[in-house]
Amino acid sequence: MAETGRSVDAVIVGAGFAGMYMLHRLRGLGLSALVLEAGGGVGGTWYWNRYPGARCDIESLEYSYQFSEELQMEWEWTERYATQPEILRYAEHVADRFALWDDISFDTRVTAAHFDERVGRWMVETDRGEVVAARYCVMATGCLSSTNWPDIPGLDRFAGAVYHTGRWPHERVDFSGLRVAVIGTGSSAIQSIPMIAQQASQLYVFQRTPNYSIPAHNRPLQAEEVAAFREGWRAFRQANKEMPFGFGSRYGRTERMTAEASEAERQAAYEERWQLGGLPFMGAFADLIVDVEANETAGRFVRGKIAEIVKDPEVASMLSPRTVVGCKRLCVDSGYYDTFNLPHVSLVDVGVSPISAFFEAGLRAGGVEYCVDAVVFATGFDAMTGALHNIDIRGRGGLELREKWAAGPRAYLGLATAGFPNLFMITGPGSPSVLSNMLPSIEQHVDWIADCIGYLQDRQVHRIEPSVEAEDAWVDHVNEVASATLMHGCNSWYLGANVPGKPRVFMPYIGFPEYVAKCGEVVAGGYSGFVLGVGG
Ligand code: NA7
Repeated sequence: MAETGRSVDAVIVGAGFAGMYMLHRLRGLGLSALVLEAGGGVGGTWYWNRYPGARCDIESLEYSYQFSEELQMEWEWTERYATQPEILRYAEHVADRFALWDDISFDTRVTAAHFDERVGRWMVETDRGEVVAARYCVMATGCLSSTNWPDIPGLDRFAGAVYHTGRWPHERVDFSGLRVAVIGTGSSAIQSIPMIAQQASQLYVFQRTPNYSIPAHNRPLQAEEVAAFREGWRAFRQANKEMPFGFGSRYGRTERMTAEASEAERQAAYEERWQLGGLPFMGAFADLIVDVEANETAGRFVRGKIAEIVKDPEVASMLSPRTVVGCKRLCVDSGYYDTFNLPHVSLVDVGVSPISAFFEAGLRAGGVEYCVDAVVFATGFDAMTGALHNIDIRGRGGLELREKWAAGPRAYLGLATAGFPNLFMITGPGSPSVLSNMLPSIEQHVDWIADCIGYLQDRQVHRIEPSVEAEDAWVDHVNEVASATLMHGCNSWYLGANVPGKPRVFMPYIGFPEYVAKCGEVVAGGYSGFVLGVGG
C-alpha cells in the first residue's frame, strides 16, 4: 500500500443514502469521518441510474429519511412514485441541510481496505493513490451498484452507442429516429422501454425471462394527502415498521388465505390490488409467497391481464411468466405491456437461443441479425456482494473477504463478518435490505452501527467483530427463513443466479420486524454474538 495520508476515526465508503446518514450520525458522536465516493455527487443508486423512466417502486411518502422531523416537514414530494431526478434533488437537499459536502471526497474510488493489526486501524486505499487510516470502516456501498455486463462476444466491434441502465450518462440521450435494442426485461427495462419506444424508430426488446409487472398508477400527490401524512407521520412510520417488508401499512395486511376465498372473491381481491397498483399487489392474500397453488392464482390473474392488454396473442404469451409471482422482484410499470402494441416495437425471445454475438451493425440471436444504432443493457447488477468484492478487503491475518465468501456471503445480521474487526456493512447480505423499504432499513442499520460505535468509544473498547458461531447460526437462519417461502425457486438476483459462476445463496433476510427485534436483543445482551476486544 502507498504511504498513509489522512487519519480519521471512521472511513465511510459510498455517499448514497446510507453513507450520508452515517456521516451525520458519526459527526453527532463527535467523531471525525470521511466519505469516499466513486461518483461525482451524492445519491448512490439515484446518482447512477439516470435511465429514462427511472423511478422508485416504493411510494415517495415512504421512501425518505425519518430521522429529522424538520426534513420530513420541509421536503415536498410531487408524485406518488418519485422520479430519479426528484430523488437525487432530495439527496442533494439532505447534503446541503446537514452540511455534508465538506467531508465527502468525490470521484474517489476505494480500491482496497486492509486491517493493520499492529495499530488496530483500517488502511483504506483509493484510486487517487491515497491511504486513509481509520479505526472504523463502514461499507455503504449499496446493494445494487456493481453493474452486470453479460459476456457477449464482439461488443467491441459494434459501431453504435452502448449504454447500461445502471451507468446512464449525465447528458441527455436522444433516441429519436434510431433503431434501439434493449437487453433484459427486469425493473430497469420495464421502466425504460415505454420511454425509449416514444423516441426510437424501431425498438427490439431481447427477453430471456418474462417478468410480472403491476401498473404503478402513478399520479401527482394531492395537497390533502401530503398534509395528512405530515399530521400523522409518526403513526404511519411506526405502522410501516410492523409490516413484513417495512412499507405499505396504508393498504393494510390481510390474514386471509387464497383458499378461504371463492374464485370470484379472489378475482375481486386481485382486481382491487391491480387497480391500487404497485408492490402491494402481493398483499392480496397472506399465503401468496409460501404456497405454490395460492401463488398460481395470482399468476393466472396477471397473465389474464397481459392477454387483455397485448393485442397479439403470440406476443402476450411470450410476455407471460409461468414462474412464481414475487420470486423475482415484482416490477412496477407505466404502460409497459401496452408498449408491445406499437408497430415499431418487437419482442425477441432469447430464452432458448441467446444473443450469440455483436457485429459492427448490430447483434445476432437465434440465427437472426438485428441491425441497430444503439444498445441498452438493462441487465442488472452483481447484487449485494458485487460492490464489496470490487474492493480488496482484508481482515485479520490478511484474510481476504473474497476468499472467505467464495461459497457465498457470511455475515452476522448482515452488519459485520467474523475476521474483519470494526468493519461494518450497511444493508449487507443477511439483512432485510432489498426485501424491505431501503430507506428505513438503511436508517435502522446506521443507527445500530452508530450506537455500537458510541458504546465502544464510551467503554474504551477498541475492537468488535462477530463470533464465527453467531455468524454461522445467523446464516443458517437466513436460509431457513427463505426456504420456507417460494423465493428460493427461481433464477433471481436475490440468489445471485443472474451472474454466471456466482454461488447460489439466498442473500436478503425475509422479515423486517423480526430482524429489527433481533438487532435490539443483540444490543440488550451487551452485543451478544460479538467479540469485543481491548488494545491496538
Ligand atoms: P434485473 O432485475 O436483474 O434484470 C436484468 C434483466 O436482464 C433480466 O431480465 C435478465 O434476464 C436480463 N439479462 C441478464 N443477462 C442477460 C443476457 N445475457 N441476455 C439477455 N438478458 C439478460 O435488473 P434491473 O436493473 O432491471 O433491476 C434491478 C433492481 O433494481 C430491481 O429489482 C429493483 O429492485 C430496482 P433473466 O431474468 O436473468 O433471465
